[in-house]
Amino acid sequence: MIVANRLPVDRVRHPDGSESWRTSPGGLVTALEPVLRANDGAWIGWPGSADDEDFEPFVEDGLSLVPVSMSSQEVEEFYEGFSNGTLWPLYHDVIAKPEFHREWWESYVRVNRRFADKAAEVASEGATVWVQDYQLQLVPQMLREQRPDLRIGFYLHIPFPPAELFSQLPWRRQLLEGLLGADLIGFQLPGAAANFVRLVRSRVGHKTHRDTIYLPDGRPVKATAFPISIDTAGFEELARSEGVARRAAEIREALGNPRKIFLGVDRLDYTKGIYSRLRAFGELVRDGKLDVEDAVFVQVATPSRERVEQYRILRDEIERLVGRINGDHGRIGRPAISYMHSSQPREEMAALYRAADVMVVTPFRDGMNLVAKEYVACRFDNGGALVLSEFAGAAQELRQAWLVNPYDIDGMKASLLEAFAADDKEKSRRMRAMRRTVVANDVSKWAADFLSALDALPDHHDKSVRRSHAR
Ligand code: ADQ
Repeated sequence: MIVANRLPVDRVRHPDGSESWRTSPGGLVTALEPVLRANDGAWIGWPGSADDEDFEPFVEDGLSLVPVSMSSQEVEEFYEGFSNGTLWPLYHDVIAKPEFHREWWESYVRVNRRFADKAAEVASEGATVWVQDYQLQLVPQMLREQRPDLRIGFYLHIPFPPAELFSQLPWRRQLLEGLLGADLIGFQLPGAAANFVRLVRSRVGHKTHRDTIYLPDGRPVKATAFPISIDTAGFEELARSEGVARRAAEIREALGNPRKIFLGVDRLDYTKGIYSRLRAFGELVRDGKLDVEDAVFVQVATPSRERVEQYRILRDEIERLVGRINGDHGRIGRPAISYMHSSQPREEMAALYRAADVMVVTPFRDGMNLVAKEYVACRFDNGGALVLSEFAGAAQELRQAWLVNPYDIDGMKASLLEAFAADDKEKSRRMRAMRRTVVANDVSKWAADFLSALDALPDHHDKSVRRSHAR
């Protein structure tokens, strides 16, 4: 059973007033769908609209979905508030200032309890339950209290912060204990798992040895890294399709063939470093190192968390910068930056990846960053150059990218120019190596690795039951 903040479907309202569900094709669904189907599993989550009446579980496209409802006040306090206004900035190096509000925390506890209750109600005896991400860190413990027969896994998709930052949180101990309800806690990187183990030792006082924490009742909890990935074969197949090849050529043509294309694709989020990268590019044009006749920057920014103030401010800042750079340096039919504030279908993403000469991924902090891996998956021609922030989890695997420090604008400018000017041999050497990594480590392997590690853990509950019988 999967427990995640969102169900893997969106509710669509038709013009005639009727409603239906559309599966949202994220990587997580692709990876977990076969596992769920094979095990007669279910997915528990919020359907995405507030103040709905309580839905009954339903089946969509062969998947059992169990909705958990939320009021609009809970969306504000649990989701926009504690999840995205407290935890998200705190776990991302406090790039933005986290806000601490007691009402947000209370709502977080309440909603986590609702998810845990629902999971406790529908999980079959001895089932495996896999809880996803920072919105639900209290669920493992709440669930274990009700259902000690379950095997519980947790995966954190975002970074886990260093102790100095995490310790700011007024509810730090409750969160650590919430997570410790799991048998296995997965992180993107070994450093994050180590941060967690160290914190548990110092703040909660449990004994630890390497990646294992020993609770007072003897139950071991493992904290291990499982770097997430993408549906590599799916992306490559899409990129190879005729439709995508045609669309990639069209994009190049529209942008003024043979101009070289720089590309950025991100959720519009302050962790992603969009502003700094556009500034670096703008300065290269200003300095005469790049000419708008030869180069264009395409930035696609997906609308995200638009009701949170920091996200509205960020959007204004980026759009002002794009306007200024285009105003200063663009010519008719030749903007320096081609900017879109929209979400694009997967085919269009694949076409953009195929068309891009230099992919620019420069987050200040990112758990993994799937865009970098998607670009690599789509470059079956071994072409293209990847400029990647060393602060993205992906940088630990994609060592052959042009690695940059996004805080260092001059360093970023130098790497953008290098990647722009690199010869085909150099680009292909780097891309080949990165492709080996992304092909060998796709999202199904990620899911299989996590689930088999969870499965391999000794069954503590059974042992304690047997012990009590023996007495
Ligand atoms: P995100 O912060 O959302 O994920 P990322 O890993 O880059 O970041 O995933 C974004 C996904 O959205 C990609 O699959 C990408 O293709 C898609 N996307 C982005 N812009 C788009 C657009 N304009 N149109 C359509 N699709 C777009 C969080 C963590 C990451 C971690 C993932 C998975 O912050 O660090 O890698 O979860 O664990």
